[in-house]
Amino acid sequence: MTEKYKLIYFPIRFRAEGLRWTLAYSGLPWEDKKIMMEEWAGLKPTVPSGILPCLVTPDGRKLVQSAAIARFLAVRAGIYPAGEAEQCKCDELIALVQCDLMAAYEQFLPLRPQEERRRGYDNWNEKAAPRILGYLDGILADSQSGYLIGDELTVADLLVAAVVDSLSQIPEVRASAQSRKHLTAHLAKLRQQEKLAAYLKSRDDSFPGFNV
Ligand SMILES: N[C@@H](CCC(=O)N[C@@H](CS)C(=O)NCC(=O)O)C(=O)O
Repeated sequence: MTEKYKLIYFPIRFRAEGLRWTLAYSGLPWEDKKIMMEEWAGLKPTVPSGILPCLVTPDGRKLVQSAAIARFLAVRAGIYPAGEAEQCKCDELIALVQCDLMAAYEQFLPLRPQEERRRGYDNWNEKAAPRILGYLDGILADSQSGYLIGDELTVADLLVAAVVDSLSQIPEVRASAQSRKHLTAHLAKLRQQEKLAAYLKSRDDSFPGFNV
């Protein structure tokens, strides 16, 4: 048993950073548990379906699949929309980021051979970014509130801003994020939010390779 939520992941941003932003924004007590690859072999059999990220809830449940964790936290934190249509839109955007976008992002992670990463960057810049970031930028261009869904911030905003922030740290794909003015303005707006600003200030970037 633990009093806090514990998010377990490797010491990189990738699939967990949006969940970290969600926890930071939520005000829920949480621990950012980063484990090294050497520890993972021993831990893997104890995690449902043997993958990370894993969220351990205060009552000891272990939740996996980043899209499901995002939705769970959003409900707990009151940043999951109320109406049926808005909920469907929110689920769509969670899946777009945590499934489609991450599948393309995975192709250029540092653990891959250089040649594969080069193909991953090309795929990202030529196909995935225009489709995914172009779509998200268009939603924001039409938004009156500056948020992706309705008038209030939802978990979709946190996942999108976190990944735009992560991509902006990677020289080979930086332009794909920074050239989209509505996504850039959206990220800047969220980064000013008090709890997120505090998280970003305290974020531990000391692990080698953390900014991917
Ligand atoms: N669809 C899953 C994918 C999870 C996944 O592929 N996790 C990777 C790290 S990003 C992992 O646990 N790799 C270690 C392993 O498979 O042993 C999610 O979104 O959470």
